[in-house]
Formats: sequence, C-alpha cells, structure tokens
Amino acid sequence: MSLIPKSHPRAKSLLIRERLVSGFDNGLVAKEGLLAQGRAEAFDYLLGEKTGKSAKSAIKAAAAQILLAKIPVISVNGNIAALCPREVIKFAKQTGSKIEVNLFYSNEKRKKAIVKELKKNGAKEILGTNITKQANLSGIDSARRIVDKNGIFVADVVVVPLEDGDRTLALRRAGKKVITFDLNPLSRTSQTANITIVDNVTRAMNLLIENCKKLSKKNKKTLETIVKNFDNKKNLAGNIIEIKNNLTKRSQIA
Ligand code: PTJ
Repeated sequence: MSLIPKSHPRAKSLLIRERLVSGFDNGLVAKEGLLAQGRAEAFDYLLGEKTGKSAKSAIKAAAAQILLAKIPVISVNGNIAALCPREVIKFAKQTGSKIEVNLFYSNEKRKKAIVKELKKNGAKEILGTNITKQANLSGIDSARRIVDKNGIFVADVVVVPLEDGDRTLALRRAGKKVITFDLNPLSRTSQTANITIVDNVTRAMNLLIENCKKLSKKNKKTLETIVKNFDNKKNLAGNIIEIKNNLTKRSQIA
C-alpha cells in the first residue's frame, strides 16, 4: 500500500517515483534506472512539470513519422517497462509497431521479468529474447548492440524512450529514423535523434497515442509535410527557452 497521501502537493511525482521503485523491487528496473529517474525529475521541475508547446509539436511530428514507417519498432528498457507498460502495448497496437526489449545493463533475468510484465499487460509478440534471431548493430560497444534481426535491425523508424546516449548515433548511421523521449534537452540522445520529445514519458506516451490516432486519418502527403516542417535542433532550442522562461518567471519577486 502506498504511503503517499493523495493530498500531498507532490503526490503525482512521488507516485511515479514509487512505480519505479516497485519496478526495481520486482526485478524490472536497473539500479541505475533509479538515478536516471532522479535526473529526469530535476528537468521536469525546470519545465514546470507540464507538456510544453515544443513537446507538443515534437509529439505531432513523431506521430506522423511513425505512421509513415514501414517497419516501426519501440525499444523497451527497464524504466519503460515499469513506468508505462500498458501504454507501450496500446501504442504498438495503434501503430502496428513491433516491441523489442533492449537493455543497456543487459541481464537475462531482468529481460525475462520485463517480458512477463509486458505480456501481463497484453503484449502478444515481444522481440529481443530469441538468441537465434540476434544481429549486431555496428558502431556501438554496449550490450545495446545486440538487436533482433526481425526488429530493430530491419526497422526504418525506431522509438527509443529514455536512452543512454550511444545507440542513437549508431541507429542513425544505420539509416534509421530515431524518435526519443528525454526530459533532458541537452543529452547526447536528445541532440542526435531525428525527433526528441522533451517531456515526461508518463505524460507524453498517451499524447503520442492520441496523435497517432488523430493523424491516422490523414493522407501520406500531409504526414510527410508535418515531418518535413519539423526541425529537431530548433525544437530543442524551443524547449531550452521554455525552461529559461519558466526560471525567469520563478525568479521574479512578486
Ligand atoms: O533498463 P536498461 O538496462 O536499458 O537501463 C535504462 C537506463 C535508463 C538506466 C539507461 O538507459 C541509462 O542509464 O540512461 P541514462 O543515460 O540515465 O539516460 C536516460 C535519459 O532519460 C536521461 O537523459 C533522463 O533525463 C531521461 N529520462 C529518465 N526518466 C525519464 C526521462 N525522460 C522522460 N521521462 C522520464 N520519466
């Protein structure tokens, strides 16, 4: 039972933290995943803990890019499995994306726990667990290089939420479009991806699903125009300005 009263002024944030802690206790999350959450919380605070204008336009561009994909894949790590398993499955169903488990701190036991959690939430097929289907992504030395030859290896669009920094460039070099969720607009992944959603994944994943549903009624040309008009560098700068404006507002003495 949760020790956090609903009336607590920071209940929402504390409950997300609790989801991660129980994900750790249940063997889904790496120890380092707790630290990653801490860093994200700090950036979320600076952003005012809401989905900003820049994030909304990145979400729209991401939805268009995913709907244009031939083989979209969402990569799931420990934090994502703990924070939004249901949303991952809903997203995959809505967009026809494959789900692949891919860990930085690779660990077979944790992988099994993540697969179990995703299945419990309704996933049918999960890639990244069959050793006979392994392929190597070049230009990367971490365990993330081992991908599924029917999944990330052949994907044209890869969604990599909460990434550690070295894989995005390798995926881009392999000719793939990379979409990430990262509250830190300065991170290497944020700076390297094609589309960076600077928002808490617990807010943005549902918005992405809604956008995919809405845009699925649009034609290919409209989707292509949305993607073409999106500039990730400009969008990241927009996020940094939003942080700056929020800090300016908070630094004013009434
Ligand atoms: O489960 P594994 O082994 O694959 O490991 C997963 C982690 C997240 C531990 C690993 O990929 C890692 O170490 O990542 P980093 O380098 O800490 O980077 C994660 C990025 O995600 C950071 O820039 C965080 O700000 C961001 N992040 C963390 N939690 C959230 C987030 N962004 C959005 N929403 C969050 N809830």
